Amino acid sequence: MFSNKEKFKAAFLRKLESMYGKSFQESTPRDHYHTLGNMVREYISANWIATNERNRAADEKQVYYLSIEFLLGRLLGSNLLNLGIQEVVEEGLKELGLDFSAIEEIEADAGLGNGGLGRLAACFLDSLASLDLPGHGCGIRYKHGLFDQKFVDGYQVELPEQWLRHGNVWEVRKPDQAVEINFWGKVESYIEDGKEKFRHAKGEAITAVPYDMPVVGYQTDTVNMLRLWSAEPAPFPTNKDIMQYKRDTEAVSEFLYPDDTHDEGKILRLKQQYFLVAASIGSIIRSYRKKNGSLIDFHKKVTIHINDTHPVLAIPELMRILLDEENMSWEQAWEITSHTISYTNHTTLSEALEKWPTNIFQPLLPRIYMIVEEINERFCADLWKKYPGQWSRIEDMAILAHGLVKMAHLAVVGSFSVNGVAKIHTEILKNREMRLFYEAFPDKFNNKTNGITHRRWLLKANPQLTSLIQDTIGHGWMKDTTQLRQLDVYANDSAFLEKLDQVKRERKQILGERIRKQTGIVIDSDSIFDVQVKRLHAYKRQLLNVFHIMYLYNRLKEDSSFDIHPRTFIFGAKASPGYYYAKRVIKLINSLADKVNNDPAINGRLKVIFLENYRVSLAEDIFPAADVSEQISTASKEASGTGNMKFMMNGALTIGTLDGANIEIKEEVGEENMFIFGLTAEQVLNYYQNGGYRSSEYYHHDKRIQQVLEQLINGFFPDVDDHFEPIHDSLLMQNDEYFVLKDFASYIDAQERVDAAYRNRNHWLRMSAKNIAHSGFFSSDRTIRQYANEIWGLEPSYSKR
Ligand code: 26W
Repeated sequence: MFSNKEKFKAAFLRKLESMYGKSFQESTPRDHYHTLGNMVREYISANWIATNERNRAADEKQVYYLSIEFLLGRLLGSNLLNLGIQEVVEEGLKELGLDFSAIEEIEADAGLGNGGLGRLAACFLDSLASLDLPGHGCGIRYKHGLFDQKFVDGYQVELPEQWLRHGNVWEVRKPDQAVEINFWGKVESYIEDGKEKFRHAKGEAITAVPYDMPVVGYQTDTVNMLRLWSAEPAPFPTNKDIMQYKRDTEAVSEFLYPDDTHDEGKILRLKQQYFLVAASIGSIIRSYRKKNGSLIDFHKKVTIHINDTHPVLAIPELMRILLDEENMSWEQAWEITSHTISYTNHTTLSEALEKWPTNIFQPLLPRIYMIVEEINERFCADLWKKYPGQWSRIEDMAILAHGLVKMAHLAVVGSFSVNGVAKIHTEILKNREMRLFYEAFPDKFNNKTNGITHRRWLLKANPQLTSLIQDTIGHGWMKDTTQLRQLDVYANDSAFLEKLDQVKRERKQILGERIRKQTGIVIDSDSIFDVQVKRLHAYKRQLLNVFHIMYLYNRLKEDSSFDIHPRTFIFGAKASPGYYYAKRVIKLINSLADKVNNDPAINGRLKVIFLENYRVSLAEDIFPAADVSEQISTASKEASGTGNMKFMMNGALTIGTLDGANIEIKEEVGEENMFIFGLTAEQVLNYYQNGGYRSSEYYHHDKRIQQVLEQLINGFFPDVDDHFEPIHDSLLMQNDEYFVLKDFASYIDAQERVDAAYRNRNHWLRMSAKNIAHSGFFSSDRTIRQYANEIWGLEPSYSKR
């Protein structure tokens, strides 16, 4: 039905009629979206079944990627792209008088993630399928994804997200493959064949029902699986009031926790974590048993990768099954488990490290807790042999200590591989955060620098740039992004640069138009588009960006001849609902926008735009339009960043600290093609360790800082009372934990270099071209190949098309 336009049009009209019993004339864009979505899913299904069957029959190792978040965004466009039927569909629709992009807009983002960690999982799925690797996602089908953000009087307001309201064409419910999961209750012991055995009894069961979504590879027949679990009442007697029981059950998959970095310690979160793990492992083992019978070689045929510590209960859960159901000895069960699990760490922020109070953990998961206790006891006994007499080292490494279960310790102890997500992050893990573990198990540690799928973030998001690259160097780079290097020579080709300029201009106009529609504000496409889009967090330092804008504003007000190239500052950021500091920064950005955008003296030379509800689909319009990529975290704090890579691939120039993957961006493209500033990670960590930083000195010695800080509290922003006082105080009274004042001067200096560079249009375009040419390393295909070869031991399996 997609082989040519004519067939497509006929099939589309037939399907529309059969689904809705309406004529084409009566149909709505939503009807068109659902019709097309269903056609595509049907088209996928033959290959999906074939891939599943190959997996069942073949003897190859399978990887299961367990993640509490998958931030997929929209799927229609990326599925069409990967299937290679985008053009037929777009042109067919056009002949029917329909506009594909309007239809695409109907699809709700699958926003089942907070930020970097969830989006990385989505990019990885795309790469796994595109590389023909047998790797599948396991997650939770949250009824509500990350909240929708609105601004009311400049303040963030959260609304429940409703992605399932009109159904989800990509999912297939499989009630016959449901799994029962037990919480609460108690552990009973009994004797069997003269051996003491345990079982979890009198618990409260809930049913996990899988919804499967196809993950379509690019130009290949491979269609992998993303299995998302939904919590439903189990058909068993319960002591509870039945309505209460139903509500409690469904709550487990109702909401995504909107917190990145803050471990809230809420019992429902722990329930979600065990729910994901028990359902996923239950179904993995069921299909493994069907094929192989015994689980003796499980670790040779299955790897379970845990995306951060959220699914770390996979370790005791697998132990439970091997011990209680398979009757294995502890040693054998441990051998299998610890060779099955691999673990990625995504942050060194201490407030993000999960630690569960045992008084919450034990009653909810009594058998799992018992197993964690034994893992801990055996681990500490081994340490005692290795480090006799070193009590405090052992105490620091224990999994259970001071009434807490330390999830990261469990992850390192129970897995065969531990990786960080950028070189510097892995080094910080090895030498600081996890030093004791690195000393004990040096071979487990390795680095896998993050990547992004260039299919979504370049081919799909930026067809204009894609065509230009294709016209210039052909299409080999689409399958092998290192070939983007061939663009290097064109960085000195003025005809190419001219076209690159055109592409950027067009993308800036598209974003400008979207901004005008959304906010009513008209922006100048000739201005520098200076963009910071990411979660709002103190360590990411949106505040530093704000202070630079305030500084420019002050200069322009004081001296009307102050000469800058016009700039449009664009922000997108959600704050965790309980993160009051971050919410004040949101209000600050909005207040600043009001002030700057409406001051006639500024005469349009500065504009500040804060786009509401930053999400994947909006990001796809932002990255292609950016000139400047703001990657300004306090060095050592941003594990990797992945937005930085999306900007680079779309030809934006980075202004950034030597943090996360910025360092590797510098290695790839060269320092001369970006704007580096600020403290290094080493300097920051030394300050933390040895003290010596006094923010007030920077306040007293730098008039620019003084003025900006005063403006937070002196009525410069009318109608906010003392709302920005906590920001002011965090910088002066609390000694500026994130070194905003310390890095201010060096940031302003780097921004002046940006301004000067942009004025030399050719020079700028050359740097932009260099960034694109050297971005190939950051494809998640490279990352996934490394995971497959160096951690998972996977081979690409299927025949190529
Ligand atoms: C316990 C609450 C919680 C929730 C989420 C703690 C920590 C997290 C994540 C680990 C936060 C996260 O998304 N980390 C980001 O992971 C990206 C992908 O590796 C990196 O690029 C970012 O630098 C890192 O902040």
